Amino acid sequence: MRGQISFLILCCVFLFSSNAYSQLINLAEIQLKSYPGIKKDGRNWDTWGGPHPDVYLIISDSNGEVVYNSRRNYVKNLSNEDLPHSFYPNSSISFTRIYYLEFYDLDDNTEDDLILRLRVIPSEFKGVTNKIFHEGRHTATVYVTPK
Ligand SMILES: [Ca+2]
Ligand SMILES: [Ca+2]
Repeated sequence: MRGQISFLILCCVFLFSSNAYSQLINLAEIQLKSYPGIKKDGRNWDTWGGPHPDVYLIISDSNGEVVYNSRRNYVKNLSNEDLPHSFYPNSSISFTRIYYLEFYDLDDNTEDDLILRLRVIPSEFKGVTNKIFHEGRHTATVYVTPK
């Protein structure tokens, strides 16, 4: 009897934890489709070394916790003609949070420039495997897989 109860408790713990696990999805691919060709002040992303930005992606949740950062593998001089460009974060995100995709231009001597910031609501992926997020006319398509 005691063994059976222990077994039942174990089953409950397993069910509960597997249910918690299903609240996560995997960010498989982020395809940047377009970004502003120039800065808000009308100048090029870079003054030296060509006008195009050196792009990397940071994904963080609304508490500021970073789940992905590709700065060390930035894409040098990415022009709009090179788009779409794919990032493969392979990062888990939770249905219970909101996330931000921030595309930056890496700069050596000044603070990196924010190019595009997209808000992602994971629960919008219920029943679909990809979705387009946009800021104005600039978009990225996000592909998810089950976790
Ligand atoms: Ca710059
Ligand atoms: Ca740069």
